[in-house]
Amino acid sequence: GNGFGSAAAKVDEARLWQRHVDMAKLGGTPKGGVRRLALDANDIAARRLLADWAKPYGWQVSMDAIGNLYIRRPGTDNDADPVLSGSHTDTQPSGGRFDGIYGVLAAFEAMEAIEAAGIRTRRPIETVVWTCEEGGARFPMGTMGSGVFVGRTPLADARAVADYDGVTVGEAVDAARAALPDLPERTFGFPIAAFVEAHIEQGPILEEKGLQIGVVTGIQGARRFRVEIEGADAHAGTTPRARRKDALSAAVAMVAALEKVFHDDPSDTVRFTVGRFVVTPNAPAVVPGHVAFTIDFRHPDDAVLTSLGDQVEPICQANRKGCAVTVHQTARGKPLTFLDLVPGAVDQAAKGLGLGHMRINSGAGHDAGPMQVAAPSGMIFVPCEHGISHAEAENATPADLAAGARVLAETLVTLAGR
Ligand code: HGY
Ligand code: MN
Ligand code: MN
Ligand code: MN
Repeated sequence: GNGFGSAAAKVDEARLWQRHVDMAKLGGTPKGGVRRLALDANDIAARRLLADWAKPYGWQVSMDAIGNLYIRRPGTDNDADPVLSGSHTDTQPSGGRFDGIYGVLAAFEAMEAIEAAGIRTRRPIETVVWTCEEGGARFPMGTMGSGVFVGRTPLADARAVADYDGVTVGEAVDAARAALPDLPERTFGFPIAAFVEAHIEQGPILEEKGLQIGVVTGIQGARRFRVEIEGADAHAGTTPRARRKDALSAAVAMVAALEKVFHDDPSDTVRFTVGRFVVTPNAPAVVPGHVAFTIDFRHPDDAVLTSLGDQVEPICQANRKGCAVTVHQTARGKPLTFLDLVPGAVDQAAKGLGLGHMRINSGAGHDAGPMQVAAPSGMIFVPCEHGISHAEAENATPADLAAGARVLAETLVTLAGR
């Protein structure tokens, strides 16, 4: 019959792994990582490849005004709010072969398995690709596509965002639309019944505990800043220290002072990162007149995000060394806990399939965060090697990826109903 487990049984581990191999060619790097920036040629090619894989099924493939891609499997009640599952195809500049793309491929594999099991769900099920999840890799706005979908970010605001070369999201989306002219336009579709995202854990916990499945309960909060330091370009050989407005000297003092405060953390729950640091003019014989750097601060407790995060500006001002400094907060996301509908269904599916699982909070941000504004959302984690991610060494096993897809297939059948 096609009761519980029959969809999971149709998940094809080799096919799912080969899809990761095929996708990793789109932006593959010599060291075995992936550089596929939001809406670049490889990211557009990934949408093309997915659309081609969907063709034999006759499933409707569409794209909306921000470049989100949808692959829709009909339900017996096509007017019912659909269940969506997916993630992102864009990567960090020196990213891995699994972050994001696994959630897209697991959703597609789950739909194929449900089809192969001959299961007709009441609700339609859709695989979705959210545009530009990786904020700051190319465009300085994360979870962009899902944020526009749920109305967190007005479409016009997203289209106006420019990358480091001044190319706007609007121009990039229009290029994607021109490259995929055969895809029908999709208007933003509210309401949806639920959203489920499969993802590698990007941390070491599941691997350490020897478990294949993480039932994700929530996502920690984040505050992100851009610090701009305006000094004055000057001659390295002739300018006495007293006359210098050395933006680099100020910047390194700020980072040292910030790390002292943020790393004074015995519980090791504070995540503080200066990831981007740009010196201008960056010439050996010029006292740097300008430095811009980013701060990425994460924590599970909103009170700590407030108390520590509010110290960023005063610490930077206290170390400006005669330069002018401005601190912009570029993002703030509160810690969130998913409603139990999706985590409950994930837990049941993992239990029913006899897969080792645990409830776990996400240290990384994901599209499931904004999505829970629109509908009950949740995530399924699978282990990744040594918890390494946002790095070319990111790795996972075919068996773990397939286990996550099996749990996803059964979760989708439960949420979509019969
Ligand atoms: O940075 C993040 O947490 C996400 O993976 N982009
Ligand atoms: Mn990421
Ligand atoms: Mn991701
Ligand atoms: Mn359980």
